[in-house]
Amino acid sequence: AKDPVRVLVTGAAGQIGYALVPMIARGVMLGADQPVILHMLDIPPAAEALNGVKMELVDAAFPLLKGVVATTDVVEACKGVNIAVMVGGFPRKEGMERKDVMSRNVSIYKSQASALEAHAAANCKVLVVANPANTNALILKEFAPSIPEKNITCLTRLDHNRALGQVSERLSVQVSDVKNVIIWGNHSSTQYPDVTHATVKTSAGEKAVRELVADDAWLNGEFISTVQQRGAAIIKARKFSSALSAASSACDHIRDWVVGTPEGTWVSMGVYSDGSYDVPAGLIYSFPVTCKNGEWSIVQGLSIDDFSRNKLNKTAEELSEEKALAYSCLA
Ligand code: NAX
Repeated sequence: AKDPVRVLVTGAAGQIGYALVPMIARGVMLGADQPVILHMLDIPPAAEALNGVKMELVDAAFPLLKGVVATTDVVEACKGVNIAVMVGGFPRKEGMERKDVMSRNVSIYKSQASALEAHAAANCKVLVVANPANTNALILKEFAPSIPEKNITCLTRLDHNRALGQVSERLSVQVSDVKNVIIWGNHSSTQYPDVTHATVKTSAGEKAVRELVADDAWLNGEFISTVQQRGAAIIKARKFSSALSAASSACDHIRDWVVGTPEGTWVSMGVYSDGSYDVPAGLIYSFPVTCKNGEWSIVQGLSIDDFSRNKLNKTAEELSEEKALAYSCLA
């Protein structure tokens, strides 16, 4: 039998946490043959609720779940973790801009970075979900210098999956037959959902999404804004932000990173920019990536037309501004 993997979920008493921990305990994230020990962190006002989540995990009698640590102590939470899913933070509420929550999150991510740096297992993989996700990940990288930058990522897989979902609905095809959309840039309304290289599996082979949709006005307009604004639409409808879809996408992100992406398929991940596609190095930016042997690499050589170039630049500019703002919060 495999040794258990320790998975940290911060903000575990929150609504994404509540959807995510049972998925992890059921093997959705790491596989049906991979035992797990869950480490759940939240803050003291949520301690009682966190304990309730722990009680429910016990009650669910998950065969793969070999232990639960539920704590408000960040050091205890980070001890020996192999995977850290950072969901805890100050969430954006209806009508609130990401910038309003920046400084609260900078201080949270600075201190949690230090705890991971000192106490996580070697080669711990980190996924930041909490907004502003890209910039929180950048702060975490900054304050956890011994964790390789390749190990620090942020979630744009929800946006990626939303884009797959929109294409599938529009064409009335199975979502599992659509692939290779791209989310470029920030997990915010400036993100660029790009279908230029996306395809659909049909009985007549693989066809380009652009060819099948045959409506560039929709693809360059409403499709993009629907994906960009989907988070806001969910808040409007549910009065809470996306939770089950965020949790599911976080599992997709980690699973593909650890297990690998299928041949010929890429996914979107927020990763440390090396300057690919002329995106400024030193930002955490969402790129198309493939994963193999537990490592991601940015898909190279895709053509970028003028329309796309503009959008890649715009979301990079926003990230540069966020970075400057975050650093000003540190000063
Ligand atoms: P909730 O407010 O339900 O849960 C957040 C939890 O974090 C709470 O239990 C809170 O007590 C806890 N928390 C606060 N400060 C903490 C700290 N210092 N250490 C540990 N825990 C702490 O929010 P929820 O809806 O679960 O969303 C969580 C985060 O995900 C938010 O920042 C949200 O904006 C972000 N999202 C990111 C998405 C993405 O695709 N990257 C999509 C979904 C979501 O909006």
